[in-house]
Amino acid sequence: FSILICRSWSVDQLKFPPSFMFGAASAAYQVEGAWNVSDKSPNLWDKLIHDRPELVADGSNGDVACDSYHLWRRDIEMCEELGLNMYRFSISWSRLLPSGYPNYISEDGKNYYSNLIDGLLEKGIEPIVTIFHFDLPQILQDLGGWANPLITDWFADYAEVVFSLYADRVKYWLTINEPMMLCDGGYEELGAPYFDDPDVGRYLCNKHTMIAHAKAYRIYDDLFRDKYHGKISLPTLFFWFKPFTPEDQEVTDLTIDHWEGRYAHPIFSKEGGWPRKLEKLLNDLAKKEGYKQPRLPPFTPEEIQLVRGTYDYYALNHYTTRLVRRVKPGEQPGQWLFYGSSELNTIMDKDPAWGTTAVDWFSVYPPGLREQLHWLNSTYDVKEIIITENGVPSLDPDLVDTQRLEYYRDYLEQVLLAIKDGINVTGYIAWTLMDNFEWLNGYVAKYGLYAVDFSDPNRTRTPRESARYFSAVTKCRTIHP
Ligand code: BGP
Repeated sequence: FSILICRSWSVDQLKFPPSFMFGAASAAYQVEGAWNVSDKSPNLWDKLIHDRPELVADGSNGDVACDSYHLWRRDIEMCEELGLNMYRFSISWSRLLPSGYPNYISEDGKNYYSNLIDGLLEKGIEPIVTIFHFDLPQILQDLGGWANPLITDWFADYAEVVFSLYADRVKYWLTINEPMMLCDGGYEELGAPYFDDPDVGRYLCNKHTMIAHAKAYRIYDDLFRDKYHGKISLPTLFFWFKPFTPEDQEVTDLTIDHWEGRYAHPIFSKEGGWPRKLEKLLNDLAKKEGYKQPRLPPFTPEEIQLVRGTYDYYALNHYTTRLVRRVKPGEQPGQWLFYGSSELNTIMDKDPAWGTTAVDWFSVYPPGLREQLHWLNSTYDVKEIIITENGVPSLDPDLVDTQRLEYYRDYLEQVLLAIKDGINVTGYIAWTLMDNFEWLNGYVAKYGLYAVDFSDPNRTRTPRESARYFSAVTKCRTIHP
């Protein structure tokens, strides 16, 4: 990148504190490729879209993706070019433990992540490691995956291996990425197997992710914390929700609990367990529909204690904001997670006044981030917040990505304002370092600071305008460098 001189600061120009950390994120299945290299076993995504390519917008898959398995040195170089303090990546469970269990640890898998961590540290970049980002070993999916209560031990055993290999060098940990996307997305949208009724699977999965996370956290506490002093959290995907009209505030609060509270309240609230009002509503609904079991599987008092307080910071994945209202007579509730809920009888939509993007559901409303940070700060006892994902999709691979540049500028401004308000936001991680396999959107949706040429066997990465802007922000530590 060309040499940059930071503009001299005017008195009222807001600056990020010197300790504030900038980062960018990726996830194993989305970037690594090398899906069958060495002794790696297939994971759920390998199998799902090899079998059903029609699920993915462009029929593609992550077999090669960005080839970061081979090109990780270039990835580190990009982090350096961007002036990052942190790089967030995930570990592929089936690459490290091909059988799913710790009876056998892959040498190649172990070394791959070890080299990546060492390479980052050599450049002064802090690794922030996600232990699980959607790619369950297929062997474990065949046993019921996240709907099987045994997964809480499978995950805890896996996490213990990860800690024992890397906790000497990794200080920031994330256990399970966006359990809401994993459970509600997986069961409602993809119809994950084993349950005819997606509502049964998604709520079992919901509870199991909470317990699995807590068990991993407690293992770190018992065996590693005194020696390594790391920090652990669980990143939640949290759209910000606002009422269409003031009368819709109550149903908006319920929506926040339905989306976010089911995954945050058990961990971050003082009382623990499910959000009470929502729990009653969903369980009454189940009764009405003739189920014998409550819809949200109850926590025992011991489980509430196990899960409560298992965090060292709040990890927030924020993308966009939606308006919420109840359906009007004769209207159908919105379909799929982003448009409403049949359980709450709601419609969720954009405000026409907000900025639009090439992706229909995604609107740009920067103040939503600050409003949400305030909500988190006053609702939970969070001493520190790290924004672990934030970014905007486009559909064209253009290197001049003005919308992304402005998105980062305007959302970062809201972070600055929140810090000025007294909220302890200590880091901001962009989604994403480079274009990658965006799950069901394949390579159609682009979120990258760097563009990747997927037709080129070398997967050449080229910085976009937003990358140049981001590097100026990290260097000058302000949004108008
Ligand atoms: C988050 C995931 C990421 C990433 C991002 C963009 O939910 O943690 O892995 O994919 O969203 O998602 P999408 O491509 O679905 O818009």
